[in-house]
Amino acid sequence: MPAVRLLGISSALPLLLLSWSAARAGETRASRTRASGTIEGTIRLEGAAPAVAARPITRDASVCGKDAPNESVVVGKAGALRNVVVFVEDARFAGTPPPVAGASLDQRQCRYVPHVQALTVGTPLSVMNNDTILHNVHGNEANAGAPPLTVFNVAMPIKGQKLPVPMRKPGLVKLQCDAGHTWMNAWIYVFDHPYYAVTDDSGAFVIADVPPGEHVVELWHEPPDGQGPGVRAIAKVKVVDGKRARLDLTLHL
Ligand SMILES: [Cu+2]
Repeated sequence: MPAVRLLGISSALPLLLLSWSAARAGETRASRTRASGTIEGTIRLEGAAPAVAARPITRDASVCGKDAPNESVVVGKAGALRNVVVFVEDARFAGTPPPVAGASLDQRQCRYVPHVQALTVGTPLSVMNNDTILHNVHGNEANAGAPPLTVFNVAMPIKGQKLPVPMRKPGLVKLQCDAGHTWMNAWIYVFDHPYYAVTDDSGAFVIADVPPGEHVVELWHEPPDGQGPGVRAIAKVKVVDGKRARLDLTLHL
C-alpha cells in the first residue's frame, strides 16, 4: 500500500506482542479454497488519556445542539480504545476485494456517524443528510507526507438526501464540513484488501479469512488533537489456517 507510509519503529513506540499462536499441529488438509486464519484481540490505551479540547458549536444550534462530543479519543472500561483501525500491513489480495455492503456515512445533528470506518476500495459509500440544514461533506486524503488532495466534496442541502460516493483509492481520508460546522470531523480508511477491522466499544477487533504466515499488523488511531495523520504502531503475528491468533496490544496516544 504505497499511499500509506509506515512510520519507523523506535523504542518510543508502544509495541507489544503478547501472543504468538501455536504452530499448526498435524493438520493435513490437502486443499482449501480460501484462507481461514483469524487475528483477534483487544486494543487498550497505554497511560493516561490525552486531554481533548471541547468542540464548541458556533452556528445552527437549533439543529446541532449546544455541545459537540469530542470523539477523537473514546476510551471504555479498563482502557478499551475504540476506533482503532487494525490491519494486516503486508496484505496481498489478488484482484479487487469485495465491496462493503451497506457502507454509509450519516450527517445527523451535525455529527458524522460513524466517526471512524474502514472500507475496501470500490465500495460505494452512501452519504446521507438527516438534518434540515446544509452540510457540505469534504473528504481529503490524509496520508503521512502527502498533500491533502480532495477525494470528494459534496453539498447536501436537503434533509433525507442520499448520495453514493465511490471510494476509488486506498488510503486515509479525513472529512470536514465546509458549511461552517468546524467541529464536524470523521475518518475513512480505504484498503485494497479485506484484512482490516475497527475496534468497538470494548476495544475488540476480529480480522477473518487471513492467509497463513507471519504478518505485520499495523494500528492506526486518529490524532487526539485533530492535527496530522494520526498515531501508528505495528506488531507481528503468526497466522495458521483454521486457527485464531490472539493479538492484545496497548497504544500510547
Ligand atoms: Cu455541516
